[in-house]
Amino acid sequence: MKIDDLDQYFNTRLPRDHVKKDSDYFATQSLWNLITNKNILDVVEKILGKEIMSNPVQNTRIKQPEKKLPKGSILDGLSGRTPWHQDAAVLSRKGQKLTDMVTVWIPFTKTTKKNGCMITVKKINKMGLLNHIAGYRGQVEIKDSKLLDEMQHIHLEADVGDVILLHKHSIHCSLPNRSNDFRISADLRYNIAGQPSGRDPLPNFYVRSKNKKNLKIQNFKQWLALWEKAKEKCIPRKYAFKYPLPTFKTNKRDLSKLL
Ligand SMILES: O=C(O)CCC(=O)C(=O)O
Repeated sequence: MKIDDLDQYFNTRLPRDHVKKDSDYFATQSLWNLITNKNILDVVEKILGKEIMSNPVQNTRIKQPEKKLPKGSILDGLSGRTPWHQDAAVLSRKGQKLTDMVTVWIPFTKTTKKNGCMITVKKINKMGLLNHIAGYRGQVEIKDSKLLDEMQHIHLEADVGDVILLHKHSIHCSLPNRSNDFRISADLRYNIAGQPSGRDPLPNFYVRSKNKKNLKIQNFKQWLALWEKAKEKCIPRKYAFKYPLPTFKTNKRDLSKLL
């Protein structure tokens, strides 16, 4: 297996296109433990309140040292840099409008400027959802994001044991891995119960609720069963999820108009 093929096996989701019976996804006991970790949920509860669902926009990222990758195989998002974006931009239209979602970004290796930490800019988180475009490799990217490249950046460096929390409208991107080692992380997401997940029909289930009857998914096996059920739904339509880029009719939602 080529090193750049590894990504597929650490992706906590079904492939976007061509979902087949043997399509793989990365759902392990340890990831289940993390998603339902009490300390993480306590923090999320402070933001979203007591009725919380695990949101299926989840990734486990192994960011390989770019210098060790064959030319042309650096994939934005999973193995390379991630373009400037807001997380709400990767939800369905309903999700973009209605879902209050929090991202919990968890490093498994110390994450630095050199190995590709995330970056942001001070005081630009209150603009709401911005116009996005399909970036040069098809990744979701804020329109006019060159403007952000030129601003002063805050490097979100993190140690193992830290977490980074992102609002759905937090403007962020990540740097390429210019070190000699792998950078490994997971980004989990949660939303307020009752709101659309933005990734139907992927697993979206209660992880915390005052009403214990809502907590139907209690263990790893049940979680896996949800993934298998989602896969069955996706096979006939041949895709797992689609999201339209947030593109607004007027340019009022352009970053360049709001800065
Ligand atoms: O881990 C990364 O490099 C980027 C993560 C990110 O942009 C996200 O979780 O939204």
